[in-house]
Amino acid sequence: MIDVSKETALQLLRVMYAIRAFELRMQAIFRQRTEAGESVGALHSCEGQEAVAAGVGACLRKDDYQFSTHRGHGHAIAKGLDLKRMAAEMLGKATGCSRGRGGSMHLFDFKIGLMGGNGIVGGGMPLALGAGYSARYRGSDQVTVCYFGEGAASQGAAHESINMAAVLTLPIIYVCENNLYAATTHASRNCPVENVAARATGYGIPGEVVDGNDVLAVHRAASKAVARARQGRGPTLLEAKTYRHRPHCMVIPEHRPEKEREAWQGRDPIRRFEAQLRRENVAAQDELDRLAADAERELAEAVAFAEQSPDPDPQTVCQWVWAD
Ligand SMILES: Cc1ncc(C[n+]2csc(CCOP(=O)(O)OP(=O)(O)O)c2C)c(N)n1
Repeated sequence: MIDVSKETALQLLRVMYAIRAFELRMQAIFRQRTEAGESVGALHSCEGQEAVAAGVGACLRKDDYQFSTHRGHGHAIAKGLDLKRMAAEMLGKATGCSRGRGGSMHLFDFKIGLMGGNGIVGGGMPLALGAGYSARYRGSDQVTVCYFGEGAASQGAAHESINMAAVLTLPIIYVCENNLYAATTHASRNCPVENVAARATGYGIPGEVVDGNDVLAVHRAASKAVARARQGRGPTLLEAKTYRHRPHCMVIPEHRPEKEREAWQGRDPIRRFEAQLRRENVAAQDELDRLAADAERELAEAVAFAEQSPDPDPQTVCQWVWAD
């Protein structure tokens, strides 16, 4: 049942539309550029995982912190990153949110608590711990969200960080996006338990498995975890079961069984939520069409801005890289 206001429901959908449109367009641009022999960097698409970012992002304040992964476009959009500066960053332009130096895996905007993605699997976890500790030290009620994959969940840094956050009762929400594969390794080959969330018991914190393709379920679980953290009651480990529509990244061929992919395509988070909105008479198809068209228009403006933006000046290559 839709247990949020119409305004919230449509906002969740708007964010999912924005992410999907962004992902599809970036895949097309990267494919085109690769074929033209241009250097484009890496692209890890989160197409199919939109409900996790949208559901969690809707529970956060602008001044809350968010640490992402190598698959972080959706997280950045849901935290409110300006689409123009985001598209420009993807294309390595001077107007990008990281001044064209970071690209896909380093979308950063301190003003909205967007503390970047990370090319190191599990690398965001100790950083999120620091942000959580900082909020506590300053007496602020800001919370920190730390996204990671089920592959990252078995990194030493993950265990150490969650353990310490639990010991110190820090305001951190750990969101494990379990999309079944770490690159090409099936979850069953790197995690001996079915649910990563089961490990919460060992940290002495709440753990919850949630359908990561159901945006309302994610929103519900994240609201609880955020409230708990903001009240000073400590971290939560959420595990969102989801699936990416695309291979690990643009240069790795598809290796997952066709039947499995088809089954997950049938659980597309956007199509599911649209159907639910229609079924429960929250919105009719024409209203959904308008929202989808708005997302496409905003994206087209962002990409045009990025394409027309200048490349960074080579003279400034060392600027902002180290103190000089
Ligand atoms: C420390 C480290 N080891 C290995 C890699 C190579 N690598 C990049 S992404 C990835 C898979 C990560 O899987 P998961 O954490 O489940 O995230 P997903 O890609 O499924 O979103 C690997 C092994 C890396 N970037 N960093």
